[in-house]
Amino acid sequence: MPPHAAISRYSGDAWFGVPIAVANKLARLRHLDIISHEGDRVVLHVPAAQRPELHELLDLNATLEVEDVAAALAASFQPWRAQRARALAASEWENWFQDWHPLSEIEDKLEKLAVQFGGRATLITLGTSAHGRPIRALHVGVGEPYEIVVNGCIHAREWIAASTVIYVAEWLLRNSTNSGLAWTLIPVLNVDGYEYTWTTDRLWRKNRQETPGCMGIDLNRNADIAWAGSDDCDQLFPGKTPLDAVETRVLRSFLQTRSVRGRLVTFFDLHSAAQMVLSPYAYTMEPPLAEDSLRLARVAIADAMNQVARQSHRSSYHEGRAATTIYQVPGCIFDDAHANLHVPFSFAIELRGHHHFQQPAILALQCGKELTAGFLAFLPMLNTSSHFGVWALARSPKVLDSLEVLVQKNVLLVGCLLFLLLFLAACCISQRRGRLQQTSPADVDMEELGTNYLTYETDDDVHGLLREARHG
Ligand code: 0X9
Ligand code: ZN
Repeated sequence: MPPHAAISRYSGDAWFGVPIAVANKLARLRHLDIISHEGDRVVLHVPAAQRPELHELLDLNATLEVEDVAAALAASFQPWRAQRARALAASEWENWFQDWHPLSEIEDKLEKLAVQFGGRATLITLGTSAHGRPIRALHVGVGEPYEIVVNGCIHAREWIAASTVIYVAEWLLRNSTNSGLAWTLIPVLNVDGYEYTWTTDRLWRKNRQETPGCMGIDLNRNADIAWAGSDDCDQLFPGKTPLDAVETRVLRSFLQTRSVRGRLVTFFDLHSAAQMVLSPYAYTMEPPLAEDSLRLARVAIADAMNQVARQSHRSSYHEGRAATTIYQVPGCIFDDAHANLHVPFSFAIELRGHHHFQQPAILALQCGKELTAGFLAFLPMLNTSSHFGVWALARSPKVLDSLEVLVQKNVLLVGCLLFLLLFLAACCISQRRGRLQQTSPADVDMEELGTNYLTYETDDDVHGLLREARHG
């Protein structure tokens, strides 16, 4: 459990369910924190000191969700009922997920997995954080031609993402054989922020980089796609310039290296807790050119996750394009991966977070099982999806067998066939590139990015908002 101080700082603070428009304005004007999204309402964090001032406004159409945030956060460390926990953790190895784990334990776990499954798993370091911590990942699969990257905890407080990445890693190592695919699993990208949530502030979201006025950059607003500036004390501060956050740069350059020659086929960015399977774009309402393939994939993932979810009668996952399903925001790394690095499949998955950050650690086990099912439903699509023509062709056993027969029979014919195949491959690649050429972020009408996100109101507007709400 984190030291008392990391949680007790929230004594007397409250969480209110508020309509999204009011919450967004208040969040901007008072630097309030939006804890989670549920449709057109959000959960807004109101510090004890601001409760009297905001009481009147919030009273109008707000529900008090949590009276004392510190008590709610402490609740997430209560062990789950033993019977329920046993039912979920059916195998011995799954018991690791009975608890939340600080960064040091996550690193230990990765090291142990790399030793235990040596030969198939390697511990790698992507780079170092703003404070010089190594950003570790487990690379699964040796010599495979294609790769999937799964990233967790870009937002420090979303602990369930780290545990879920570890679950997927261990599940893959225990259950899957090589399939032409390598996986890089990054449980915690935002290592400084994650450590800080354990030592000092359980609800810290950004990284821990110095900024001119305040502390920290939201790593999921800092990518170079439709990037837009804001106040550096904002919870969603996107940095002073695109990619000025150390950890975004580390992830970006890793994805870039891996995306050379189409190696990186899929990127998953795990968050909590809106329970959604999201595909690009977040920065614009316009669909990407590959929308048909992306839609089929995200529907398959969400359906499979929901099948597992239904078994334990839990609430379900929604799916959609990020901007039209959760909200429209610039600077997201998964948009950048798809639009600029041409990663064909890129998803942000918002995991569970029942009762917000009050969820017990073992909920990650449920998320891990759901996500694994989602991945398994998705993987065959890599072979059949239209923007994977070349890969499907090259990997088809039928094609390989026929080629072998032809080699034995007629070398000239094989020569012609190979020429034809190369020609077809070139056509497919150019078509794929063409399909993935997206609207340049510079073409986007910044006004359209949503008044909630970009406009700044003056302090007086809180009172205007109060008046509006009172009279309307
Ligand atoms: O605001 C975000 O960055 C994500 N929600 S969260 O509560 N986890 O912070 C959602 C943004 C849409 N998803 C991505 N662009 N990754
Ligand atoms: Zn997040």
